[in-house]
Amino acid sequence: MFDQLTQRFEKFFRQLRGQGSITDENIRESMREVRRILLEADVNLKVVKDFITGVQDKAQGQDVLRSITPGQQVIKIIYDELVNVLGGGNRKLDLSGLPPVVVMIVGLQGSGKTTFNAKLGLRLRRNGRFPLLVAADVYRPAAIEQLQQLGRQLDLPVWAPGILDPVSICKDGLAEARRTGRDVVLLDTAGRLHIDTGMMAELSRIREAIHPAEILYVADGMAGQDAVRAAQEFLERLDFTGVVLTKLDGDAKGGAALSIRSVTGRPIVYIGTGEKPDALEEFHPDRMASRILGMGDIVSLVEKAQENVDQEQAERLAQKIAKQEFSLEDFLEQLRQIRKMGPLDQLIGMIPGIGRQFKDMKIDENEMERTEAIICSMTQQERRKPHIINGSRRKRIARGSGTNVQDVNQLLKQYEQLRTMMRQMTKFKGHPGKLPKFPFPLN
Ligand SMILES: Nc1nc2c(ncn2[C@@H]2O[C@H](COP(=O)(O)OP(=O)(O)O)[C@@H](O)[C@H]2O)c(=O)[nH]1
Ligand SMILES: [Mg+2]
Repeated sequence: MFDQLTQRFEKFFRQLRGQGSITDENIRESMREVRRILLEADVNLKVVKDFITGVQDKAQGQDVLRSITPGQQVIKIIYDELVNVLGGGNRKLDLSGLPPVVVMIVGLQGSGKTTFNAKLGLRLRRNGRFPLLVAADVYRPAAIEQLQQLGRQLDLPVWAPGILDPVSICKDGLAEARRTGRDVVLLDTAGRLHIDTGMMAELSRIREAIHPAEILYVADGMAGQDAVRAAQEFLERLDFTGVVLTKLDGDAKGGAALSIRSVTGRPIVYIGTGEKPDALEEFHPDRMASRILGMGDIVSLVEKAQENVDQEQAERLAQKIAKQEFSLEDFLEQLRQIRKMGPLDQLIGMIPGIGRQFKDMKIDENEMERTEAIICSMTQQERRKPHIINGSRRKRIARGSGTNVQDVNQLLKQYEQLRTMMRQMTKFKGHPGKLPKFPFPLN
């Protein structure tokens, strides 16, 4: 996500931190650099101007020049301003109204509306709601079929009555939701390649007929300034309550993400990070700012881990670590948990200060598989008391797992290192749950 932008900022921050003292002239020069970075990322000119002014004002007001770590201070101010530009706090979807609550999904063709419809449906169901998806894009039969297919795949009901008037479809969909006890209705509306009066009129008619609780504008995160211009048009002609930015898993420059909130005044609610139905994240300005500035995103990482790790199992493990009873069996269990969380290189990118170093390193999934095979070839007793694994046992394990003795040795050594690390960790009885606070050392 925003790789180029992040690289530029990281490079600039390294220089900034390296400076023992900072002068007025330094700050002016720094702001010129920030301006260049943002413009290259295709950020809206007015947003860039406001951003620079904001940073400059704060930098002057905070005695940056006399502080002990002026570089770090400037970085902190840039971070704060970025959080600000991205919307400040996190805004959740408001579905508190009388059910069935309607969410209308609008945007240009190809921006990701239908995909988002399914993603949101899945997310809501996981949160205990009962969504109904409504196929109101009648101009392309393939669009209806696409939503139906996603519905089948995710086991979500889709209202697609095969009539031509989108307003009636939406009205009937709402009635269907009432009839069948569905409490959220997601309207998948039609988009064109460009803004067009007919399309806007149709969307307005749907809005008047249904009164959606939320209207979400889906913007293609790859589209840069175009997405922002289209968003402005939608805002003027239809108005909307929130923004969804899609395709942030690609090599988007970041311009749309950084501009759209300021330009429209509407909060970003979700981001799409892949084609698959679970590639959806709530948008948090502070986390996004850390990611953009190359500081990693430890909170999202922890949440991702929590989604996938069995809570009870995690607690059992914590106890074992505390009592220094962490065995190779637990090691295997951990390994499997980690693999469940998804591609490792993506996870590693979220760890502050580490992402960059490992960025181009291919995580060796084969090695993980080898490790798993080795542990599986051990007896239960060996897994629980690895110190009994002598030379002949090592040979047997290597044969059984199709590896060689060096591999087994290496694994046992890694396990020992891990144990040592855990012993040290448990010495810090302080606050195991506490996350590092900004500004943490970045390299
Ligand atoms: N990589 C990626 N692709 C996406 C994302 N959201 C949607 N797409 C793809 O973008 C294309 C258009 O999406 P679609 O939902 O049909 O857009 P619509 O015309 O607005 O309904 C499809 O190929 C989707 O798979 C995303 O977050 N990441
Ligand atoms: Mg569609």
